Amino acid sequence: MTVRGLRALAGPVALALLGAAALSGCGVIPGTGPVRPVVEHGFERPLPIPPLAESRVEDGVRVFSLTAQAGEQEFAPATEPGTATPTWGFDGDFLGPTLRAERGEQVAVEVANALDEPTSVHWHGMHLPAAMDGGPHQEIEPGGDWRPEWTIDQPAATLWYHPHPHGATEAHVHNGLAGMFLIEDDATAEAALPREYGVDDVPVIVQDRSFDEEGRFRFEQDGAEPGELGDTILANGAVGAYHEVTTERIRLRLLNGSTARTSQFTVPGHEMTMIAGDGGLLPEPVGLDALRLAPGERAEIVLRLEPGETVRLRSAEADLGGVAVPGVMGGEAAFDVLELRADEELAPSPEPDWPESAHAEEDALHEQDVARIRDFTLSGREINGRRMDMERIDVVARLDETELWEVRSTEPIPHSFHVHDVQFRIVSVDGEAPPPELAGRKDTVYLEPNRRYLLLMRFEDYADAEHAYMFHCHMLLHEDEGMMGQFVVIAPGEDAPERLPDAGGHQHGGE
Ligand SMILES: [Cu+2]
Repeated sequence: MTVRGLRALAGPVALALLGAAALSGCGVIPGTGPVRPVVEHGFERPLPIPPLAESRVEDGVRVFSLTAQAGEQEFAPATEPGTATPTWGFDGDFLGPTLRAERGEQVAVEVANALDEPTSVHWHGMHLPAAMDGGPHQEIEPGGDWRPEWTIDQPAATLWYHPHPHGATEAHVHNGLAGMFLIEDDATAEAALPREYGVDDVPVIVQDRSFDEEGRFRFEQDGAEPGELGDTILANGAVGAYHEVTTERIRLRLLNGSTARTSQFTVPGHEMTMIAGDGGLLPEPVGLDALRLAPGERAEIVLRLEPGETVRLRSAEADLGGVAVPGVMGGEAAFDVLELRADEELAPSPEPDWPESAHAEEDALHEQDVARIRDFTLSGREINGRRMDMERIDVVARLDETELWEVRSTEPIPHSFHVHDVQFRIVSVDGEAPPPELAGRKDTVYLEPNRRYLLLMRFEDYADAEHAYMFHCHMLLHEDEGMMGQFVVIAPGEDAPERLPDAGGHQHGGE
């Protein structure tokens, strides 16, 4: 067992370095407790592969079911062998099955809440009606259920699902509620990418946790910035996992499912070929030595391994941009995440054949179509000086209009900006073209402090003045503390609503 990475910073040191003015208005003092260094635990357990969710087709609708429930799981060797850690999961003890559907399919999900408190399920990255979005207005009471239904109408992508209850998202995700939602389409199938689920097309949900002396998840909410950074790294819920590689090429679908930690992924000695970001294929594949993913972001990478080779996916010291005291923000942590062990003989993988449609999708957003420019400033758990209000509508967008959102964080702590319903394109960062890994369709973007991000997006298909979508920081502590706003999309000519008619959520109570 090795201890490496973070240098713990005691509170007084952090405070002295930060200065009081740098974080005024936050209501919290960062670094009041020392940051625990990440502990590595061998790589001796096979990577668990979340099962593919079963579904049935009824009247042309592919129907899935998911039950949010309490359970327990062993996280040895981070905990003593035989220790049962209380957890939450969908249809199981921890995390949830992988939902998979084809573009064009109509899908429904029967979501049941077997927990003893309200939760919700949000389809992160999905283009769908606001009433189906699973945000804080669609909470499900204990014993209750909810059945959203929509048509999959977007390119193949690695999306995910997780709870989004008002003020409690961090706790629910931390307890274990999260899973992947994969969309497939013909264009991606033609690209000859590795696509055998769990074999050479492998979901990797990266999260961090800490444990108390009794083996329970430590969840302190002690005012740390940017939220709790765990000292143990999980890949699909396993501590110290390896995956046996049997093919020349392997595709990893990386999800940063941590509540606060931003990771900078590398595979030392190898170039990673990034093929897709949050919303699907990049305009073209990009060779990268390192890839930063903030909470909520996804990326698909392809690695080519030699027979018999062993490599590790690593989270290196992350360049967080101009944050104060990177050690307190997780920027100095470096640790291995997953070991990849290539067999002595590898089955051939076809040469990827990049589809033209990857360009066409990107071209659907045009700067000359911008009908509205909006500014968003993130500071002190507020967006534009306001905290989340369930009744207030912050933005009224018009159906079929293209907008440019200018987003900026003005404080020296990390934020991860997520917009529901749309996949946006990053036009520029401080006036410069974004780096190639940020060139594709995105729904979540890490905001380096004091840089100006221009996001181009278009609101299509679903107008509804009575149901809102969210935009927020995906560092879940920040979200829960109010760094969130609401937008509605209304039809052309329709009057803008003043407030939301139903501010309570909890629409689908149990008995
Ligand atoms: Cu934030």
